[in-house]
Amino acid sequence: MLHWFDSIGARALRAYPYRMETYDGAPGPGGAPALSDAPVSDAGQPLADQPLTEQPGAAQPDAEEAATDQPVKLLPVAELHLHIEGTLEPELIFALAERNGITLPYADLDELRARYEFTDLQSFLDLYYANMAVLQTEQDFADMTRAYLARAAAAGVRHAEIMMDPQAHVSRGVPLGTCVNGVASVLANSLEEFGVSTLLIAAFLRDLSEESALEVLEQLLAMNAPIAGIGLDSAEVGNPPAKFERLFARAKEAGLHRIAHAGEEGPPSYIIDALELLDVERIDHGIRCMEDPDLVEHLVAERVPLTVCPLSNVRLRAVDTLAEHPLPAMLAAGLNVSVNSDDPAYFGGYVDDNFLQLQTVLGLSEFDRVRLASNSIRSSFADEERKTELLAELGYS
Ligand code: ES4
Ligand code: ZN
Repeated sequence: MLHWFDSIGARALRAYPYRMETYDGAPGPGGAPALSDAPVSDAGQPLADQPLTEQPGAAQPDAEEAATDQPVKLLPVAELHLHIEGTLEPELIFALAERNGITLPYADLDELRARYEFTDLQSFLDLYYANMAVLQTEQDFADMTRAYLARAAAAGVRHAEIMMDPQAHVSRGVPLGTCVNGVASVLANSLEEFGVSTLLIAAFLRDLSEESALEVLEQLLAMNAPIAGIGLDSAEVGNPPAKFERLFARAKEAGLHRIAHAGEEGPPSYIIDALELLDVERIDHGIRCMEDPDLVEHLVAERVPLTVCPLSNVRLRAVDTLAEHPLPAMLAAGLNVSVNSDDPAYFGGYVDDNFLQLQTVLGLSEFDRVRLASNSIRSSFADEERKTELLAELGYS
């Protein structure tokens, strides 16, 4: 049986310079932000409407020809590591600032974009938190979420587990209900509107106290917020998992899934502690596990999912260049890795951009791309029916 992924490698590579045309009208790099209630573009149509498979026996177009007139065919993937606030594109920041009467400390888009040069995680976080000032109303959160889903759908994302940072909003006076309802109201219809099944994860800021996190978690539980799990993010070094044992125990007791950033900038011991002390089901990033062979062996044996974000790692200087990214070594070691965009508006691209750059720079094979896609689906918290559906699209039955 011929699968579409048997024949697209060279074509996708050649198509790279042309591919932005695929996203005309969609938000994201080169696209205008949308502030209306309506789906922003055709990109939001369920992908089931778009044939994903090559017809067995049908004539295959010449690769050169295909490069110019055909969009790259995308793998159906689950995005497991995504901060919704990190999807705020510069254009949307300006549009929301204007709508809310907020004066930004940047004269124009170019001046804002000039700030997107990061030296480490903290230098990014400073800008990321500052830009959140434009998020004031439910509508703002809803517009941001809608823009992400339209762009993610165009990237092949069929299931997304979306983190938000409630403390970053509550601490600047935005009510918890405003931020949660704004995001959740869009997620509630994401499958119908965008062909993307979704769930929401409340991430807690590890540079704040555990008391603050517990307080917000209790409020979320009391208001019956539609969260599927909790995460742990923000400044990693100096804020080890041990600081949040009670938070994660409470989340487990409440029946919530648990994930944590670990081993992005922090040492491999933070990965071990997140698993042992916080009982997390996935590790966000985890790339520094490669410094500890015993840990790698354990992660492989337990098939612990690591949600890797290659472009993020380059932009935040966790790795020097994409060519030196440990992803190929992680795949070769048998680790359960997936590819994710983290904060796509800040790091140079969405999931499809990550895949394409891995392919062009690292020569990632189709076999590995399909493995990464299936890992993402299998490691998600989607129900079994959805996983089976998406794996079947990938060619697993
Ligand atoms: C984050 Cl890349 C990254 N790492 C830690 N915390 C974060 N919050 C948003 N993006
Ligand atoms: Zn992250």
